[in-house]
Amino acid sequence: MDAYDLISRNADELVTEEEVRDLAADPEGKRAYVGYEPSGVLHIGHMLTANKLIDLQEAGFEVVILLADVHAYLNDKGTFEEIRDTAERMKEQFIAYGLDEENTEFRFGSEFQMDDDYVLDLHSLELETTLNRASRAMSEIQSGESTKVSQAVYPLMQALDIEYLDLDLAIGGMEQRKVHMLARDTLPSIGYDAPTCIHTPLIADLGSGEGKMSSSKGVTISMEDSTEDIEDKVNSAFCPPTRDPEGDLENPVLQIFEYHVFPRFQQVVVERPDKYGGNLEYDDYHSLEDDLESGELHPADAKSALSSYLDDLIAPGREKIQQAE
Ligand code: IYR
Repeated sequence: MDAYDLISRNADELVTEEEVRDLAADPEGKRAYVGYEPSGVLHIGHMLTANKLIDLQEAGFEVVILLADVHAYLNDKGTFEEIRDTAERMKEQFIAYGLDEENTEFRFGSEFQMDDDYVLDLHSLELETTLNRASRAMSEIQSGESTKVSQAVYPLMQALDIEYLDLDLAIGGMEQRKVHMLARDTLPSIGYDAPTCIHTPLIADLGSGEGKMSSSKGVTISMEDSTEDIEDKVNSAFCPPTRDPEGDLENPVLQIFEYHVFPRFQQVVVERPDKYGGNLEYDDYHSLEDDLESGELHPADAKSALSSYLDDLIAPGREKIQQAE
């Protein structure tokens, strides 16, 4: 796979395609990042953007993971000490998940977000941005109902991070896109370049196929899950025999195959007893999707294969969590 295909695969949006093509033409030494509000344990949302970071490392990029402690504080996620502790716990899990340790730079936001230059630039951005625009940018990220001043500052700091970490590319889930658009519009007004961004898809709730899987509501998969937890969750997942069921629903089982399993395994084997036709082997996601749609692959067999691949992906991180306890 060439660098552009690797960098852009499974992305929902490239901002802009032309800029991504330019980066892909000479990826060696370019810097890409994802920022995460620390939560202690990686869940499937973290893992999805981490897959993109692994793609980028394979393409020759340097990768930065921002443990966004100040952002979590601004978003009311606990005391500063609690947030720092949970951030520390995540580093090992990212490496266990498959990021290249030699080539992953972990940074805490608090290392540079209180420097004089950063704070002055932040105030310049505050002058360039309406409250309305800042709170709209936060609509899919904020945890509380009524917007606080902290939530207006949050996206402006996220924009500045891109500059202060000396990055060529910002990665985030689709829920980050409004913040990145704000960054593209406002950074040039204080003398910086508009950042290039890649947005990854959101995985629907495992139980219902609705909206986005999140740790706060619905069913999610995390590195703390035991093999049995994963089997139970996947077995009760919504899995109609099509990728696009009626309405706004998604098939989360297929999404996880597409965005988590196929990027990490050369081949996917669905084990079946001979009397049900024997094993099925897939070299690419679309042939598995086609078989589910045609009825050749039964949802129950797809689910049991999915549980076992997910378990393989999660097992090294789960071990790190258990060792730390
Ligand atoms: N908004 C992210 C956290 C975050 C991301 C980046 I990229 C930053 O520079 C800072 C914070 C979230 O919702 O987790």
